[in-house]
Amino acid sequence: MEPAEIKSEKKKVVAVVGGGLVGALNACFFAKRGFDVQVYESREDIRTAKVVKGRSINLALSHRGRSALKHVGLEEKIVSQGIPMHARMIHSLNGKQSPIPYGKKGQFILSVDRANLNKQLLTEAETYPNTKLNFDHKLQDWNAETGAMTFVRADGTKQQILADLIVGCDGAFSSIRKQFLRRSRFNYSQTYIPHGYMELTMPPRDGDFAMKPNYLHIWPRNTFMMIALPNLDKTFTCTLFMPFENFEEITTGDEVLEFFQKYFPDAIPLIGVEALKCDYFRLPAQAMVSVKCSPYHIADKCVLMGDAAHAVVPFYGQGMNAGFEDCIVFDEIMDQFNDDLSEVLPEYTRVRVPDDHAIADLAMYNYIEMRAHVNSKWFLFRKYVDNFLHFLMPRTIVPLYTMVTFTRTRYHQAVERWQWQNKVINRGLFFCGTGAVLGGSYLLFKNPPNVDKIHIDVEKMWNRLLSTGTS
Ligand code: FAD
Ligand code: EGU
Repeated sequence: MEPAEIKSEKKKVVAVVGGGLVGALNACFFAKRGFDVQVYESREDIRTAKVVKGRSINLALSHRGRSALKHVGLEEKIVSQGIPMHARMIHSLNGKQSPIPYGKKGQFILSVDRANLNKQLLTEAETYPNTKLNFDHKLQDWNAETGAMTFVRADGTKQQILADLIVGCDGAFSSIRKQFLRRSRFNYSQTYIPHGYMELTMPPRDGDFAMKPNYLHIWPRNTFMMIALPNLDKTFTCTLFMPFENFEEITTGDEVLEFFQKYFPDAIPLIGVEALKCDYFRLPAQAMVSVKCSPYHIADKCVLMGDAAHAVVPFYGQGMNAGFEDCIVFDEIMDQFNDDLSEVLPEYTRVRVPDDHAIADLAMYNYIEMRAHVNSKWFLFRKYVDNFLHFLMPRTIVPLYTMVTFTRTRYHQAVERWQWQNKVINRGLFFCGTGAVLGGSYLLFKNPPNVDKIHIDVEKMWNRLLSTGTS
């Protein structure tokens, strides 16, 4: 299409670059507002693609993502095609499984199929007469002054396209963002973590799920971790997280087996010995990157959303959810400023940057925490403590994951509240601790130990303090 053709329309043209999860959803939001929406996606249409990837890859969808889907009337449909996960199932090394609920009855997250979600969003976007999907359009370059974009197609042909607003939804390695990087006062940081991930499929057993389906299965092993989410076809997609150097140390099928024998023995019969030996080498481990930047906009011309603005490591299950929430936040600001882009774009940056940076930090924090000391016992203990304190003081102490997963509390406020709660909890522990020490000292004073053979044994002192303190 020639620029003139688009410009001749009265409606403002919004070019959404990237037809992934956030791009396709954003197309619906802009179409609803009456813009002329053009989506440009580098890949072919995944709904009609001949080479279909056999495996299903899934994602955890929670409240923020669902809220965004609700805005475009897709919530029920997507939820009905998802599998509710009411609890985590923690797999200990000895094979013991312990469930920890996510919340009260009726509070759950959903395992949704990424490809299916993307297809449904594209189909929904297409139902608007003012939306056009352009597949096989790869953005090669664009000009931040004029807003002119150059797309290349599989056959090598190039096209120049103009739009009133460019919305960069082209993922963690965004081409749109490249022009931001050339500008003054643009902040940017990217960090690759030492871990990679690998997806393995756990087939159905006797025609049914090999493990309980309505759980997010977790094998926490400090530096190694595996997570499994259920699929509608009764398979589970297992994601193994471990440092690249450990991935590289394993070079033969037998070594894979040996590794699983040591860390995930209960998963071996469920994935299958032969499948495991083979699947491990099908694809190399994938990298994970965290990207933070600001501002998210250039004048009234261009704005970044989703992973293009904030790729986060997957250790909070929030990347897509945050990207979907970006669309709601932008939409609300559009309402507030009557679609005046010169006002809306700076306001969007002002409002959204602190929240996206907060979730990027939280996800990275959780990665470091899990890697440092989260084995199954510690994970269980921490979640029990969190849930117990919430049970005792439901209004004062709300677990961080609850605010992140089941509310639309602004991410940066969730972090502030969490830090405040930690202070309260630590003070509580401190007072209990001082109380115990004072009480214990008093009892020791009244019943002095045998002074003849004093030798200081800290462990014994503690045991004594504890037993006298509680008796
Ligand atoms: P993408 O999904 O990457 O889509 C970008 C699109 O842009 C693609 O279709 C691409 O083809 C297209 N594109 C790229 N370059 C160009 C170009 N030059 N021209 C035209 N088109 C282009 N999030 C959750 O909420 N829950 C989870 O449980 C979860 N689990 C995850 C597990 C793993 C292992 C990983 C890695 C991520 C996980 N995420 C999860 C994060 C989630 O995958 C991303 O946040 C989400 O896919 C971002 O969507 P997006 O549309 O911004 O980017
Ligand atoms: C990682 C990879 C458990 C899908 C964080 C919890 C994730 C997901 C947790 C992946 C964990 C970790 C939370 C949810 C979710 C937990 C959460 C992580 C989905 C703090 C497909 N994480 N994930 N936290 O609480 O809030 O259960 O690949 F192991 S869902 Cl790392 Cl709620």
